[in-house]
Amino acid sequence: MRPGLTLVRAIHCCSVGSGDGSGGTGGWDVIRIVRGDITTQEVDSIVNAANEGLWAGGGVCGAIHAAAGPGLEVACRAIGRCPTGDAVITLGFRLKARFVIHAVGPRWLGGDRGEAALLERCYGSILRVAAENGIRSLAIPSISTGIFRFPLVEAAAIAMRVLQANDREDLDLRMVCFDRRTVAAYDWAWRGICAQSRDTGNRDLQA
Ligand code: AR6
Repeated sequence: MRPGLTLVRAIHCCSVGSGDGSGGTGGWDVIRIVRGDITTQEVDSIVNAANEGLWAGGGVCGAIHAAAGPGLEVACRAIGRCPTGDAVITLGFRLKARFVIHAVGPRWLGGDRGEAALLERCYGSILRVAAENGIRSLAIPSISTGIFRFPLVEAAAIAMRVLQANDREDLDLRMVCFDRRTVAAYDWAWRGICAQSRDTGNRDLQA
């Protein structure tokens, strides 16, 4: 963990039940929730909260482009576009991360335009692209909850559900949150999932 990066929670959560800490039947999922700047992460790949045109933009996207240097924009221009819910990969250029996965989350339009399904698909696309490229460590920001205005608590619940359901044992996964409010939302969402998964496991063991 880099100096200046606050580890909020390294969560060990049994995905299938058994809960004795030894790995159990389903193994242990670990997702770190940290507070910090994603541009400084030393991982195989960071994730960018991108737009469909893959332009530099503002928010975390602007920060990643500024830190990566002009090569990133050239690489994005070569790809051209990425539809909402999908993700594409480029090199990281001047970043410590070797790659950037550009994932396009939905803009919040009131909630009845398929935003939740699109955000779910977006996290699924990130995991698919990471697996296809042999990525072993991945840092993800809170997609869609800034400029795209997706409600934070709902977004956090979707993100953590998809990440937990698809977690690979060989993938070091961390959510990098920029502020305390975002950390609290992801922490809360993750605790809910762990509690639910323990309840299911206990029921299975009793059956
Ligand atoms: N490290 C980690 N998280 C950050 C950083 C950082 N350096 N900077 C901001 N965040 P946003 P979106 C957090 O707006 O809502 C862009 O223009 C921020 O506090 O970056 O998906 C794109 O090009 C928030 O919690 O992304 C798109 O057009 C989270 O990152 C559009 O904005 C996401 O906020 C995407 O909007």
